Amino acid sequence: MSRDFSKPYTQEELEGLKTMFRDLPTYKPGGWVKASDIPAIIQGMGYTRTPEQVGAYQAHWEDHYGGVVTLEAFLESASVLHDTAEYAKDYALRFDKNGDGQISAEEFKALINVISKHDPKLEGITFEHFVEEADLDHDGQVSIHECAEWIRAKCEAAQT
Ligand SMILES: [Ca+2]
Ligand SMILES: [Ca+2]
Repeated sequence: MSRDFSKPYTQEELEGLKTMFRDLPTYKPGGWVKASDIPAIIQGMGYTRTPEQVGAYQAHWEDHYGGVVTLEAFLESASVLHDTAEYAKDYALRFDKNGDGQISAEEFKALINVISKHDPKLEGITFEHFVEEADLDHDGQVSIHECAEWIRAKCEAAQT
């Protein structure tokens, strides 16, 4: 099954995703699976990713969510896939690990690690370079909003 990921999910498709999720090998009645099911999830979504990209997603959920994927978090990620701006915001929020609203050098490193799997051109971008490009109000820090704008611009550049 392959689908056009530039379109939002229909209600019917979302129901199908829920069923797929509940059929996963590690599904628990509390409504979550282990991150080891991520390759199965991506396949179930008809989302074509390289093994490297799948590995990066899995590592991300292992590192940031204790290796647990809840049905809610999964549906939330799935429902913003079509919308680069929403997706970018979601990413920026997630990678602000300490929740101070700014993306630090360390947080950026984790972020670029995942994003460069989508777009190899982004590999090797330094934090200094990122701040230079993304710090729109020139306060020397990159806020979640500035980071989301930067990701969105990078993704759009990659698509054209
Ligand atoms: Ca932060
Ligand atoms: Ca700033």
